[in-house]
Amino acid sequence: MTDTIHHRICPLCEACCGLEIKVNNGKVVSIRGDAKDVFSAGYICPKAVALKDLHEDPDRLRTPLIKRNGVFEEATWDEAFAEIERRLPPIMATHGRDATSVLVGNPSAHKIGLLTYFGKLARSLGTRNVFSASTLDQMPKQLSSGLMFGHWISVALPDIARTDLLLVIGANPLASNGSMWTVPDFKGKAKAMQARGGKLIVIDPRRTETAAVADAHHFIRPGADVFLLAAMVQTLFAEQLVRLGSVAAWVNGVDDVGQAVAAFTPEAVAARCGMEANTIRGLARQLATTERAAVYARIGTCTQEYGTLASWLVDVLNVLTGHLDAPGGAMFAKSAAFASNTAGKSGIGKGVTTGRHHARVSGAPEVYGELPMTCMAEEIEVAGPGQIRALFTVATNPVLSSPNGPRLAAALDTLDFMVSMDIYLNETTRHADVILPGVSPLEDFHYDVAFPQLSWRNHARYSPPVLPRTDGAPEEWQTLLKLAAIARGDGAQMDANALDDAQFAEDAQRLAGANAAAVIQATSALKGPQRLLEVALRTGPYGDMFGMKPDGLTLAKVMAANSSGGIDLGELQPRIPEMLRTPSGKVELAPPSLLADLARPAADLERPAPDLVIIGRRDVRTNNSWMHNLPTLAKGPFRCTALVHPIDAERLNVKDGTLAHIANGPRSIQAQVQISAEMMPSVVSLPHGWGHNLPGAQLKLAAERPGANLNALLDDQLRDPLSGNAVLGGVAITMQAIPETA
Ligand SMILES: Nc1nc2c(c(=O)[nH]1)N[C@H]1C(S)=C(S)[C@@H](COP(=O)(O)OP(=O)(O)OC[C@H]3O[C@@H](n4cnc5c(=O)[nH]c(N)nc54)[C@H](O)[C@@H]3O)O[C@H]1N2
Ligand SMILES: Nc1nc2c(c(=O)[nH]1)N[C@H]1C(S)=C(S)[C@@H](COP(=O)(O)OP(=O)(O)OC[C@H]3O[C@@H](n4cnc5c(=O)[nH]c(N)nc54)[C@H](O)[C@@H]3O)O[C@H]1N2
Ligand code: SF4
Ligand SMILES: [Mo]
Repeated sequence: MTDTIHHRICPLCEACCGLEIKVNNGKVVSIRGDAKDVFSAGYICPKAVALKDLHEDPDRLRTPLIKRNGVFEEATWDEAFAEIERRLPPIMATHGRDATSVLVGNPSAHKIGLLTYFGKLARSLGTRNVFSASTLDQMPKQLSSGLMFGHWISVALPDIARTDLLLVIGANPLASNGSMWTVPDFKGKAKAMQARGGKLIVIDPRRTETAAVADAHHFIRPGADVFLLAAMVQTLFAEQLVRLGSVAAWVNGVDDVGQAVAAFTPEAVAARCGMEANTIRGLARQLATTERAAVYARIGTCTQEYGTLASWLVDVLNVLTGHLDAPGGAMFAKSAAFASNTAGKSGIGKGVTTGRHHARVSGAPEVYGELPMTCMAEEIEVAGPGQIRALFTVATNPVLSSPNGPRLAAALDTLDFMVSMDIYLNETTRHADVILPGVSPLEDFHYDVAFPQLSWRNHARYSPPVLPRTDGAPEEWQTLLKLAAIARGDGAQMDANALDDAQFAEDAQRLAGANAAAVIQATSALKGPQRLLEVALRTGPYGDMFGMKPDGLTLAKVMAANSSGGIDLGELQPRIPEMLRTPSGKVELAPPSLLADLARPAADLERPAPDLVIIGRRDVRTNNSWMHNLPTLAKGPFRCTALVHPIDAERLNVKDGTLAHIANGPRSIQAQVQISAEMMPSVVSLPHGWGHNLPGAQLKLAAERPGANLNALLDDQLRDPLSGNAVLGGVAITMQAIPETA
């Protein structure tokens, strides 16, 4: 048989690299970067190659499983849906809709079927108990962006192709390949910036892979970013360095910000940050006096108690130094499809609100339709109306990825019913009553819904399936529709395509109003997410408006560009005021809820540095909790090590390669020590997503080197009150050597 060549966007991380996949006789022969890709130009990391391992992994589920008498048995799809139809409706009838819950995880952001159809399940359940990995991750950035610019995904990102100064805070794109910023080959782009005289500066408690290629690196005490950023803003005001540049006419609240940060002088915050006052002042001056500069911050600044404030102050700096929306500064992408900041009336909107309902036990406010993940265990445990009794998990492994995972695992065991859509029987899905296998990425078509809104350059790229789908297996959107039908009381018997037609008729009414009938007619050959994509592309900012702009984009045109690397839509363009969706039609620099929240850090300026704190880490050959079972990635040195500075190692008497006992109050783990001068003294770094030694999971290779679960150590009661985001770093710990004989 001859080889066939397929072009496919990698769905494994936010970089969205274009791949060239060679297939022979139904088997993947090779995976390389697609040099023709208009967006990633051939760049890939080692994870892309593991798509082959993932597809062929004998542990990957291909058949539904039903747990009977505590043991999983293989079942047909019809049997699995029948089991759910037997068990879910009585729970809803007896205990109400809020007795159900849904939790969606990270991989769903990379699968159009899951992303566009998950909401249909959530709405059909009609529950307030909606959770996602967003509150373990980027919710603070989404909230601050929403408050400032009017939409949850209007996130400003560095225009790296033209910038001359990039300040990176709490992110390590050399390992993570970028996040809330889709930027394949960050390293190459940073090097190009440096080659034209630009500077890369990194602020991180660890001298990371990114810091190693930077022009300067500064340690910061974990969790102290809000103090650093506020003091940089204070410096701009104190030294009359504020200039708003091109967005000057569109900014509200500049003076309010100046007053709010007045007490955060560099001297006042220096000890709290573990930085010199002059360093802080110097960073502010450098930012203000460099023509093209941008600040970018990521998960290190989000997963902390002041996450929303820190995320906000990053953009305050971008605005006050004249770099927001300016070429070479922090700009907004313009996505070809699905972007709320290109829909509706331009320049004005409803803005965002939080707290439309609250978590039952803690009272935590809803944010972007979700409750904090750190509330889930107690919402299952505590009796009363609205107690969660039935849970659907979709592409998520919270037993490893959520703080206090062991408590959550125990809570999952008390549920009346649990259904998981997942590709593995793992630490979380072992608790389910029914597991519905997801589709291998190679069997799925692909179009990124979210990431073009966060991309370093505008583009539209579509990938058809590389391999045929397993016989009889539904697509993931079809599974979600069936579950939605059961939740609505319509039963699982109805054909998924017929359900989809009915739902699309409603969507079309909402999206196209008077033109709904014409849109339904024009898209009748398509179904599922493909049909939604066609509508989104054609009515999007580059679309053909169903024939009114004949040169515009259609799904067929984007599909046709698959083998030639996709469609390039050009470099980032200024978008203010058109992209704003705030009620004022302005950038809100001083949202009242954020100004009020500054009282917390103001009262916390004197907190002494704990003896030892722990933070997280990512490695290029891992992906959160679920790629430790793939041979190409699992080989090589053990990666779940606790990095300890030599000074700390000496005083704690822990040795390289030995096990140490790490405790946080009543919670403890054992992790392998690696002595590393990369660390800031008094800070330990351990990656999350490990701990594959729990009984009942089916991850043979991962279990051989299980690693320690960082989240077994962390509190599930610590969160940023505004965004509900979990605190995952800067937590005080103790560490003790474990005698070798033990
Ligand atoms: N301590 C600490 N904890 C953290 C973090 C941290 O930095 N420190 N990071 C947090 C962050 S940023 C995130 S995003 C979360 C992620 O947390 P989760 O949302 O739990 O994501 P993963 O750990 O990636 O687990 C993904 C799950 O999806 C399944 N899966 C993979 N592909 C598919 C598919 O195609 N279809 C289906 N149906 N299932 C699939 C996998 O088997 C796995 O069960 O973890 C968070 N947890
Ligand atoms: N290879 C790989 N790539 C991934 C993932 C993966 O697991 N593996 N996960 C994906 C996901 S879900 C996400 S959300 C992204 C995350 O992408 P990034 O945000 O780039 O994530 P990290 O690599 O964890 O980098 C966070 C950095 O913050 C630092 N840090 C910790 N605490 C603090 C603090 O208080 N202040 C400051 N300033 N820095 C701090 C850490 O030392 C670390 O270097 O990565 C994605 N890409
Ligand atoms: S950086 Fe690696 S994992 Fe991320 S999209 Fe590119 S090839 Fe895939
Ligand atoms: Mo994430």
